[in-house]
Amino acid sequence: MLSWQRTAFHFQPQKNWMNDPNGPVFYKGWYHLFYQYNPNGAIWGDIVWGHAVSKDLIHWYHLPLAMVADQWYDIMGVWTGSATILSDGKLMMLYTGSTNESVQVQNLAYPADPSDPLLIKWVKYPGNPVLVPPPGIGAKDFRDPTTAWLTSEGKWRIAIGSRINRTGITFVYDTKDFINYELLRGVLHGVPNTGMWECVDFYPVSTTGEHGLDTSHNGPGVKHVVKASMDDDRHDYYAIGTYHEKNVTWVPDNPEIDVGIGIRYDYGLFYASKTFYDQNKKRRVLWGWIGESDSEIADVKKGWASLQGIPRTVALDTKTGSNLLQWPVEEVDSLRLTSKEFEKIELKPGSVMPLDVGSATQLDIVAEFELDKAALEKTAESNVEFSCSSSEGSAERGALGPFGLLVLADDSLSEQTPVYFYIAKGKDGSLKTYFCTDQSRSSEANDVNKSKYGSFVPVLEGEKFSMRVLVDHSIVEGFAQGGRTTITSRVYPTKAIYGAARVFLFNNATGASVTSSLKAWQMNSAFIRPYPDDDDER
Ligand code: DQQ
Repeated sequence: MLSWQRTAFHFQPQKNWMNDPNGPVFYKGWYHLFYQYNPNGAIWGDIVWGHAVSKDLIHWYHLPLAMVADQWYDIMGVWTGSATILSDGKLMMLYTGSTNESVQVQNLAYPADPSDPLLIKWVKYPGNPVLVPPPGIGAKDFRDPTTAWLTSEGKWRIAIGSRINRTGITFVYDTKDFINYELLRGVLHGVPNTGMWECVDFYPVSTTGEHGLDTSHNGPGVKHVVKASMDDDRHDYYAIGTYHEKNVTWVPDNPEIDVGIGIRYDYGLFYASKTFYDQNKKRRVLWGWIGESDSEIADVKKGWASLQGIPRTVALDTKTGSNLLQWPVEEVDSLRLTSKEFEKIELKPGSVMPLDVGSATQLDIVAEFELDKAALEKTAESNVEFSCSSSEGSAERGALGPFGLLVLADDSLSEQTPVYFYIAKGKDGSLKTYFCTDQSRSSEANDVNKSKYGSFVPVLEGEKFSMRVLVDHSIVEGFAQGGRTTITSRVYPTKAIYGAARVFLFNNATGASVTSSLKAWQMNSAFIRPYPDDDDER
């Protein structure tokens, strides 16, 4: 069952299928991750809640299933939900059940023993379901309740994703007790032509700093983020805007960068994500489900499918004000082992340079790049129509790019995953920077996705081009400019594995040299294993 594609420091169950992260919460000293899980196979189906706990979001103990499909109101699936910590410390879990007739209803569950920090046993409220689809809404279009937040009147408010025809929407309900709910007039937000909104998330971000805010926090110096997972194109889109508590609406700052039509958390594989406020470290943490991009047959053969991405802190980018910053939680740094540093390496146009970093399947790389200024100035207009996904990938040569890293490459470069920048220059001299990952040569296998990913990344005056890349066997997570744009890919090399995996720097620009400085760390494996019976092993 184990294969070399299994990761060493990403959360995955021991076997079978996983999808959305559910109910993440910090409770009595432990981080809890619940997740959509199929105990019977490596494809989606028979969904129940898996459960694991961690002290640091990196090392995990698997616990018994938290909730199984054993009631008429969730017999077809214990679907996605969110946790809310009440003012007195009590924990409420709202989740979607798919009923015996496949109707999507919302159910309440709570810990059987609130004094148990591991939250092993869960009780489903005997009066479930607590919410059914509102009149006129499709029985299969009403799911994934958010974490609740407090209104100024002291009621709890939740949002639930849905759609009316092709308009993705989110309903809002108020409740005092998590049992009785009032459906509020209108919707929190809706966007035409975006289809069903899954796994809606709603949270405040500070406009003055990168610290996280409790989900109920509101007032001056706060913006609110709405995120929805688009069932149509399977991507997570967010937008930043203003929440009007009294009118129960949220308005995007820029209607052109609205939910579902604007920016994404990640331009690769990243879906059904959910944040929680970590009161332990006063930060907001984002989890995202990273599926496979090989074939279903391959998943069945290897006996497992899906990872959770490295949890990310998420905060408003106060420098641009128009995007979030996502960054691997600081705890991942504790896995760093030996490092190699490279200072001011000059890469001439069309060059590739091997980096001797030792074994290269588990890495954390931080790299900076500077373009030759004279060449930059000399270049007239270049690649104004560029797009990562429709380009020829890292083979598409322009005057000012691509340049970056080749990871999970073999010596002969027959397999390689380039993670890179590409600079376009407009007639007026303005620069536009793209951050891309090219999977087209990532594997010699032919049953895997080989598309090119990426998007625009803001680079401000005086900033160097910078990226951080986490490599873990079959996952590559790229963060550009401190996390303004991110790309996660699953790649399945056949040769660039174990000791044969290498890293290279490259510059495929035609008109400019690039200088790079970087540091690469070998990464330790994390302990991700069953909760030990024996005290000494914990
Ligand atoms: N996954 C769950 C649903 C959710 C979807 C079912 C998103 O609740 O809408 O496994 O991946």
